[in-house]
Amino acid sequence: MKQPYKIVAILIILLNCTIGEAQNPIVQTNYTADPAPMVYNGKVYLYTSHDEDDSSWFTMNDWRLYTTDDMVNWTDHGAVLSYKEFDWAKMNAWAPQCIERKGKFYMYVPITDRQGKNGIGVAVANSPYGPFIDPLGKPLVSNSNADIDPTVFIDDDGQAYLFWGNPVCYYVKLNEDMISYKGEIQQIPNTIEAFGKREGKVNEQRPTTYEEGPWLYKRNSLYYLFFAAGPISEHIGYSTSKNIEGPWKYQGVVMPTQGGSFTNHPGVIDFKGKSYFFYHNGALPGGGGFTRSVSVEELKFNKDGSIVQMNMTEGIKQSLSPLNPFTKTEAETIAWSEGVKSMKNNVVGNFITAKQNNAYTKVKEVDFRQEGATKFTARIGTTHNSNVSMEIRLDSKEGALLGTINVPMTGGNDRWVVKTLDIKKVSGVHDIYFVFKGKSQKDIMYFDYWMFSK
Ligand code: FUB
Repeated sequence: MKQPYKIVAILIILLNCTIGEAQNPIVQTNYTADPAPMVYNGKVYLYTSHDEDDSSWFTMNDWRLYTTDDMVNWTDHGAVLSYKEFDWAKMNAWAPQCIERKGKFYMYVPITDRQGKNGIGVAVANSPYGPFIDPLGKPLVSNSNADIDPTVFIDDDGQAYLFWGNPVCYYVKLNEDMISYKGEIQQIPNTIEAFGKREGKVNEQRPTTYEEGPWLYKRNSLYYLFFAAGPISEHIGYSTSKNIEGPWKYQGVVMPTQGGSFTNHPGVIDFKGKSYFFYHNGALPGGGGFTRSVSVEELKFNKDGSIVQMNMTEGIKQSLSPLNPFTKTEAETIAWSEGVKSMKNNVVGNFITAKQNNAYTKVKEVDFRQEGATKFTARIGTTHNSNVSMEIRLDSKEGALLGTINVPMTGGNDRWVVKTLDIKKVSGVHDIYFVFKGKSQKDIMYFDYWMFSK
């Protein structure tokens, strides 16, 4: 991409972040990278890697989980696995992928071991939310220092495959137990035919556009291999094949270099009749190459199966199904937020903290139906003894005020109160804004869950 266009694209993304109209990046409460979406039982489970707030070189310690039913409101489940769960690991909780087989969940993760060698570990859980346990006590793959970025795929005949690697793409057949493999590790020939010719600086190791971050996907009997492509800064490219073991044919660019991060990373799913493409960029305030954030676009195909090239946009604007406000919803279910961090403790699990006056969260397309709501209940808390409140507003941060909850001092995020408030009657479908008010410079208040009633 030419420099002036790149600058304009970055400015558009930053502007959208500032004014809060965008849906992308889909997580604003933490820096996230390397999206690995999984569809299970009618829900999207999005596993991500996690750039720490002060990351200055891939400071990454754990893998986080976000879920959605509607593609616009995402629920934060916090960290579900850390590299520390692997006895042999030293650092680098990089790009993961999780898959379900026969009711068990297998998370494949790249880690650097105590000797400084890269390898791919696997952790197993009985639930997509974890806890994930390392069943091997050693890496599943320890082949070379190229062992990063695993992608896992189960074909229609039940055969599972693991692909991975930087600067070449390796693959191997997994056994049914998903924690061992059979046969020799293979490498996709790193040819121009398979991955396209690299522009700019080419060296012996990287003659093609293949860089890292492979993602396998199948549609109409055709296999698609998405990958992060060079030169750096990365774009996303793809290749296709009628056979998962090749030969692969390079097909072009899925998403050009954009978005202020020198890496990018693909993740693709089909969900409720549409296809979605996840990626990351540096679009959040304070964002960049080591403080990235995950975004999503609808993925479209041409009639011949080729992919319609995409730009990074404001994201998915319409919910797939309206949210029901008459059941308990977690405060960390968010379509957009500013000035808010998500946290976890043993008392209430995941919750959010408003870090500044006027911080807010938005929940999109909430359906109060014709009969409407006249009461609001929330579990909240603060450490401040006066002037902390939460406003409930309709359709914008300055929109109609339904009510204001005064937040009593509870003393900490381990102490909470449940408060119910009479509100102005609301019916129909609206976006809801929770706006947090307080004079303190930090940690204005805590918010765990909410619910409306008649
Ligand atoms: O997130 C760490 C590394 O950056 C990943 O493993 C690569 O795919 C790139 O996104």
